[in-house]
Parts: sequence; C-alpha cells; structure tokens
Amino acid sequence: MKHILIVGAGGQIGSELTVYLRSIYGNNNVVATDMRDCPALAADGPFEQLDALNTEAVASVVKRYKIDAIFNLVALLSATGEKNPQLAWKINIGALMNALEIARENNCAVFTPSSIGAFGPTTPKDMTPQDTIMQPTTMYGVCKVTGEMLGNYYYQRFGVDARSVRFPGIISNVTLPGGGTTDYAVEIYYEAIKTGKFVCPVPSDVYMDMIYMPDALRACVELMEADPAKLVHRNSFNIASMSFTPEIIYAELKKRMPEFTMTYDVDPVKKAIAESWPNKLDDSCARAEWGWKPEWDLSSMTDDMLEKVRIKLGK
Ligand code: AKB
Repeated sequence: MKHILIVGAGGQIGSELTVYLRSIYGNNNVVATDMRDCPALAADGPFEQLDALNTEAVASVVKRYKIDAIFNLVALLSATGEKNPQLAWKINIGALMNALEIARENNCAVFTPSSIGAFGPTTPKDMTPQDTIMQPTTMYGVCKVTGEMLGNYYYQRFGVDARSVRFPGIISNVTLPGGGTTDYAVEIYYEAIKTGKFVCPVPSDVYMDMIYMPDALRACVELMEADPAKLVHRNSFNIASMSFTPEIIYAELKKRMPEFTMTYDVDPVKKAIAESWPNKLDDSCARAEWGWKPEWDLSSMTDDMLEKVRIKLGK
C-alpha cells in the first residue's frame, strides 16, 4: 500500500485508522473522506467531503490521488440497521459495491470490515469456527455475509485484492460508536467517569467478543500487508481478543472504582441481536495465515480506557 483512501473516515474506526495509517505511510499518502466535514482529519493530511454512494465522486478521488488501496468503513451498525433495514442495505452494500467496482477499474486493493454480526443463532456459539454456518437474523448481518461473498467474488472473478476481518465490538476512546449492540462496552467507561452509574441495555449474562482499538488498527494493517501466498481465506477472518458479559466488565471497573454501580434496562432489539451472536470466535486461521495476535486484554484495556477517558473528560 502506497496511496490509501479511507471512505467513511469520520466514524469510530476511521477517525483512528486515518491517524494510524498516516503515521505508517505518511500524512500525504492517506486520503480521508466522509459525508461530514472532519476538521481534525483535514488538519494533518488530505481530506475530501463526499458521499460514498456517489460513484463518480469516489472514482475521481481514486484517480486524482493515484490510490492503490481503499478502506471502505461505511456502515449502519446492527441496532440502527434494525430501525431501517432498507436504508442499511442501501448504504452498507452500496458503499461496498462502489469500492469494489472502483477497485476493479483502478487496480486497487480493498479492505472492508465484516463483523461477529455475520453470524446468527444457528452458528456454533463457542469457539465459533472460521468456516461455519452463517445465517444472521439482522439486516446488518445479512449485509456482512453478502459483503464477504462479494469480496471473495471480486477476488476470484476479477483479481481484486479484497481482504477483511470479522471485527468483534470495538472499544475505543476517541470517537464514540453509534447504533451498535456492543456500544455498551464503550459507554460504560464514559458513564463510570461522568456519573458513577451505568444503565446497561444488554442482558447481564450475554458474552460477546470485544477488541481494543489499538489491536483492531494493527489487524487492518497486518492483514493488508500479509503475503498473499499465505492467505487461504480472504473474506473474512475471525479475529478474537477478549470476550465478556456486562457483569464481567462491571466487575473489572468496580475493582478500580468501588462506588460505581450498574443497573439494567434491557433493550429488546439489542437483547435479541446479542443473544444471536457467538460467545467467542476461534481465530486460529488468522493466527496461522497472517500472524494475528492480540496484545490487549480486559484488564490492560480497562486501565488504559480509564486513563484516556478521564483526560478527555477533564475528570
Ligand atoms: C455492532 O454492535 O453492531 C458492531 C459490530 C459488532 O459489528 N459493533
């Protein structure tokens, strides 16, 4: 990768991936784009405000900056997707199809995230294998499975170097996620510091895979830089780091903040989604094919999140 385009750079992943990629590949070689203006991203490198569904606009940026790798991060997440499934399909698949077609015409590689949301209630829940039953019951999941198949199709049919990981819920302290089922695991840190209380929207005993942002960013680069000859899979790799329930993350926070309290007001949509997803993925193919290895666990992440969020909130 020499000249990189990030589509959807203003979101939770993009706002940090842009900075991370610029630190590796050089500020001027990473072009950030988003629907909204993003002054922070425009301050230290090229930024273009554009609609990811506008094929001409995206293609023109690809040509102008001689892009050779596209990171398509545009997505409506799982809970929002259930409020407007038609819009979720239009945006999630529309942006991906644009990225793949433009990549085909301009000889670019493509990274697009899949998710634990690509799995459903018929998938084996524990140590979910790389290749297994994928029958999601959300529109977000339907888009993710479709996206994985499109990535493989474009690789096999047109030679587009499309690669992807199935992200767990991503925990971060720069840009808040929005509309996801795993968002609670970010919000809990902010509320613990702001108010000392948190009302959890998912059931106390539901396990979901989670990952800390620094590991998620590293996974994107390591997969895209991996030797293609070693890749048996492409779209999309299970990656795992930690898996916990709301009670487990609550206990981790209580160790450091004994006064902190958590109660539940379970959202039925998030409950159904969370219960349909795996408890823990088996990431042995990612480890074997491109050397994936997480560096953060719940304890080290909690120390870091509390420190960073306290600084951010001035507390
Ligand atoms: C969501 O909760 O929708 C996302 C995801 C796990 O893909 N964070």
